[in-house]
Amino acid sequence: MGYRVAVVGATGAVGREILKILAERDFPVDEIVALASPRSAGREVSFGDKKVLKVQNLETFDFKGWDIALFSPGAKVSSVYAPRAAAAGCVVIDNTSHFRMEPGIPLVVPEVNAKALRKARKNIIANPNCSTAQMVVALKPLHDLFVIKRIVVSTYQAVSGAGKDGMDELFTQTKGSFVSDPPTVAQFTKQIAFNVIPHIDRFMDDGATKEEWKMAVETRKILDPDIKVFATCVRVPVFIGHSEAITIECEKPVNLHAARDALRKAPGVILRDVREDGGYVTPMECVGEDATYVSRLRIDPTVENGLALWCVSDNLRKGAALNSVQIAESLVEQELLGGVLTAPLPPEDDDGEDEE
Ligand code: A2P
Ligand code: 11C
Repeated sequence: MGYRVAVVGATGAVGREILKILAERDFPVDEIVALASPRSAGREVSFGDKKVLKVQNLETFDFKGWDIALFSPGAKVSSVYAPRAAAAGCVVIDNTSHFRMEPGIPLVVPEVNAKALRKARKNIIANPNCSTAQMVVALKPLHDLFVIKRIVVSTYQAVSGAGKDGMDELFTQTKGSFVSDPPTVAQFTKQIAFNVIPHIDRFMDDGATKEEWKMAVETRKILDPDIKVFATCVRVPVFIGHSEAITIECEKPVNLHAARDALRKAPGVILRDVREDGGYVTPMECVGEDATYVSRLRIDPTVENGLALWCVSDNLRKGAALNSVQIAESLVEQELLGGVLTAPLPPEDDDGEDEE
């Protein structure tokens, strides 16, 4: 049996990747529709190698009778249309920040907390921020072994995190520099070509940015509410692939051999860590890949039970589109489509908590 699937934001960087991944992974689709703003209605997008879809206008689309909608049109648009789709009986997997911290809406990375899907009560599932997703995939096996108490992370985030306009800006500024065009700055706060910018999303009252705050609260919701997270998020002139330098402080003594072994066996992780020139993964090498790559694993001797690592992943895939499609696959696997997520929770799942 197949499903009727809607992709919202289908002309965007993540939406196009969702269409590609649904086709690549042979998701059981009976019918598929590509939705975007009225500006794009009538344009064409590819679904796999053979099929082309005509984009339809989200504003006038009726979600009744559609099984799953994968949303990535930005938080404001999701805030309006995701609840409409959910109310029409369609299960929404939303890739924006809008619903992530809302009770009754699970925030899911299937390798880490797939069972939390069962506790959805509003027909909406949230997909985490890209920088959070890859970090929790890499840290879950280490948390299971050593119990992480505190995470300190610095990110090196690609411009595609800011969507197709962010990618265009890096391209135009880079090209312009060779013909001495003055750079136009629109998507970022300063020139991004040949530069790095320690600022992603808006500033909060405590001096952190919202991107940094998201890494902390989302990690706690997905992995463990007791973990402390301190993040510094930086935009770098890379088109695709977020990198993270992560240090963890654990409750139990850390052991490098056990850590390597657990990372080798962990779902979604590839450990590539050879202590020689080039024995690590860079963002350019992870483009188009599904895995979260871990390299530079080493003891941090400056804190008790400290471990440090380098982690790289394709932010448009594991950070967004792939994770959304994996959530859809997990919903199918756990038989959670067809009205289950708006029905009262079965007693064995209703422990009063929203997520695991
Ligand atoms: P459109 O191309 O019609 O503007 P990105 O994150 O790469 O910038 O992509 C954003 C996606 O969200 C695009 O597909 C974009 O469509 C879509 N989008 C933006 N605003 C709206 C809206 N008001 N209604 C529906 N889709 C929207
Ligand atoms: C970036 N991480 O790299 C952001 C993009 O909350 O889904 C994703 C924002 C989000 O700019």
